[in-house]
Amino acid sequence: MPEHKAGFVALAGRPNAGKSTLLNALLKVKLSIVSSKPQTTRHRVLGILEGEGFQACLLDTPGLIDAPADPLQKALRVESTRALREDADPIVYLVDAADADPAAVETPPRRPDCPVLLVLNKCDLTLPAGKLDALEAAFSAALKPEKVLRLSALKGQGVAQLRDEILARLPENPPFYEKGQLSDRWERFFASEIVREQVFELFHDEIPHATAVVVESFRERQGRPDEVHATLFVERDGQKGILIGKGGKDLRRLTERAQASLENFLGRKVDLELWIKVRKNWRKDPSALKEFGYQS
Ligand SMILES: Nc1nc2c(ncn2[C@@H]2O[C@H](COP(=O)(O)OP(=O)(O)OP(=O)(O)O)[C@@H](O)[C@H]2O)c(=O)[nH]1
Ligand SMILES: [Mg+2]
Repeated sequence: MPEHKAGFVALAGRPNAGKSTLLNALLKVKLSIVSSKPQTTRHRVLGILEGEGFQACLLDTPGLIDAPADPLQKALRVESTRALREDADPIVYLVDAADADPAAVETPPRRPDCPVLLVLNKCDLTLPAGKLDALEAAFSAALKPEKVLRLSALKGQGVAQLRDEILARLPENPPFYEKGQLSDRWERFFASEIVREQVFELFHDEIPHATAVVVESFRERQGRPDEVHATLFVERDGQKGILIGKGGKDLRRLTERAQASLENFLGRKVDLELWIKVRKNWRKDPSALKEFGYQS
């Protein structure tokens, strides 16, 4: 048997650092949802990067928040921490070069022996002179990375080099997943994420963070578009009104955009129907969190 390398690699960092953008850039596939608002990713998303003789199982994780404010944020932190402590080898730690402060360096939860690749992301932006050097010095002192890379996940600059650094660190292992598989999630999961991405895109303030999406049914039909029904749960009646909009126009726009994005992802036609329901304060309600898939 020729040797085969395989391992799990966690992408970690503060909310909005660019982890999901980087996952997609490494895979060259739009798998994980992205938005300009922090706390977009709520689940660990596996994306499998593979080739002849290797399989890198990349884990996108929810952004790390130091002091979770509600049970949902707590659940997200548990999800990230688990990926970093149990699964990852190595960790790719992303720092938003435009936003991070060298005087306020965070340290992610991790196994002490787990190698770290430190990524200063968003290097395409114009930054104050000396900022990158200051960030590199501060984060290197705290995280003791094996390697520091400056890149732009958005523009793809430096991504190929990061890929090589990841592959060079994969241990010898047989494949963990069947070759050719891109993720361990089903189409239902991606459908709910694609709807949520459009909520982040089209709505503001607390609405994206107060919305959970549950796909109720996903039916493939012979010779006709797939039928996908999903419910958006919000926390209050007022939020329901905002999502629906005057005469239903905002819900229609959301449905159209999400349907187009889902069709693009699946490569086939879809009939998407969305319902809006209120589940009072679901982010604080352990049974709702469980029902919506935020606690395992
Ligand atoms: N200019 C620039 N913007 C970037 C880069 N990478 C990501 N972004 C932007 O940063 C924002 C956040 O990106 P995401 O990939 O959603 O960040 P994330 O770390 O996954 O965020 P959470 O899921 O909330 O933890 C989006 O608007 C991206 O387009 C980059 O290299 N350069
Ligand atoms: Mg993300």
